[in-house]
Amino acid sequence: MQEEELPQSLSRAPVARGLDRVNPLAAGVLRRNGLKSWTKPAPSLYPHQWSWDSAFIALGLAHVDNRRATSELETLFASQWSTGKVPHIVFNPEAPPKSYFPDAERWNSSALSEHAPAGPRTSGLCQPPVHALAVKRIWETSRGKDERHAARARAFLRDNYPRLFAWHRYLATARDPEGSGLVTIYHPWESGTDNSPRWDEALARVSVGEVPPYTRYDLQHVADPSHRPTDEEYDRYLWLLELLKRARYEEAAIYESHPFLVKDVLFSAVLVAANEALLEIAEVVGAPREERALVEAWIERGRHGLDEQWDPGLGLCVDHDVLAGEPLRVRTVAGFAPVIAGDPGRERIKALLKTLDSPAFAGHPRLRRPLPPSTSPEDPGFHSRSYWRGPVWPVANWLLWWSLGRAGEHDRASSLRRETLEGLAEGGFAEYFEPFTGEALGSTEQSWTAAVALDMLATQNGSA
Ligand code: 2M8
Repeated sequence: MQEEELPQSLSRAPVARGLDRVNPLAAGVLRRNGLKSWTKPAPSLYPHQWSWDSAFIALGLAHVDNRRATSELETLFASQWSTGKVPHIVFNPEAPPKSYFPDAERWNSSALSEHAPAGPRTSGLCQPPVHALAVKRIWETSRGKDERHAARARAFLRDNYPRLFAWHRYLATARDPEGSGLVTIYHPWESGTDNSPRWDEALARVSVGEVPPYTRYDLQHVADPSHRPTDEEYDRYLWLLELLKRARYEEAAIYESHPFLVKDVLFSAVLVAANEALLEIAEVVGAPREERALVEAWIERGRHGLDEQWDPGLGLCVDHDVLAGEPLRVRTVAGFAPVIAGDPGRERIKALLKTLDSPAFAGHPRLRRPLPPSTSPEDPGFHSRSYWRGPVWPVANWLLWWSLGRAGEHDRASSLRRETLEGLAEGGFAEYFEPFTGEALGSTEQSWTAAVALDMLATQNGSA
């Protein structure tokens, strides 16, 4: 992708003065992280293809290089499991040795599970299903283009609808045997918010056994180990991975004996939003009526499930520990799940906005910018520099911005967009940011940070 290929329409999107460099710089990050048909999440920390990163990357690429956006998702879906699961990592056979752990050998998924793809090597987990939102964006950005473009986009939708449908069906069934409308995760890595204090209580209940020896490589790619999860957390992550392998990644076996089964409200809310996008895609491709009815039922069930997780005391939605039968009362950005799922009703929106504007989140007096920290500074689990325990994540801002626009909260959405873009103009496309100083943390040149900037620049209120 060449910077000069950027469409004219992007430069017309109204942005504050001084932000005009963000667009070409963001496109440059995606170009440099780009490999043959997909994009690394970051130059060295993440050398493989990650599932929800790819979805965000495709969403951003849709504005600058539609063909590349489609190949990003096609490469990912080529590794879909026969159960419908889209794996959280597709391993890059050309990644430098000893660059990321756990590697393909440690997961060993194709040897352990008949459902794993035979060719590409993948992890055995999954991540939030942002993909249908990206497919929809690809469709939206092809509108108004020449017929060749539009025909290509239509063919892309036709090819991808069945894959998306199988993916969502997997989540609605294997990951929700209770029919609660909420997705069960087996590992904090599935949430995408890995070391968030959301998981502390449930992880503390896991008694860790003998973990085969391992070496972490992630720490060599960040300026300071405090940006990343601790060794103790890694032991727990690796132990859960051993148990999933012992269960040969079989859903029923996992459900029977796994010590970490949690209903994740952010994951579940993304699924509802993705199901809405899937309905629109189903319409375009003329999918069977029974399938559309199923998707509608999943949407309704998802919203109902989220409603059950509302915590009036916190003014947020909270996760649920299936094994302990208890809510996980932690204040994190995931608590805004009802607005991400859409249509939560006026009262709920009002309560969520009150929480968002309060000192618990974007109204905290010490913040560099009024953007929600990943964990509330008022929560005991908060840590301003540690990964998902406090830093501001542009990708989380994108989710809120997009959802608030969809809910008709245009002023809030505009302010989130402006502050996010100004923060990026100031601090670059880092993975995450210290909330009080704006210091760039984690990896530099993080692809999804660049991708959400492209989408925000090209889009006013959430839809292209
Ligand atoms: C982070 O997760 C990986 C494990 O999957 C890691 O820390 O090694 C998370 O931020 C996750 O949400 C993201 O998809 C991944 C790649 O950017 O990195």
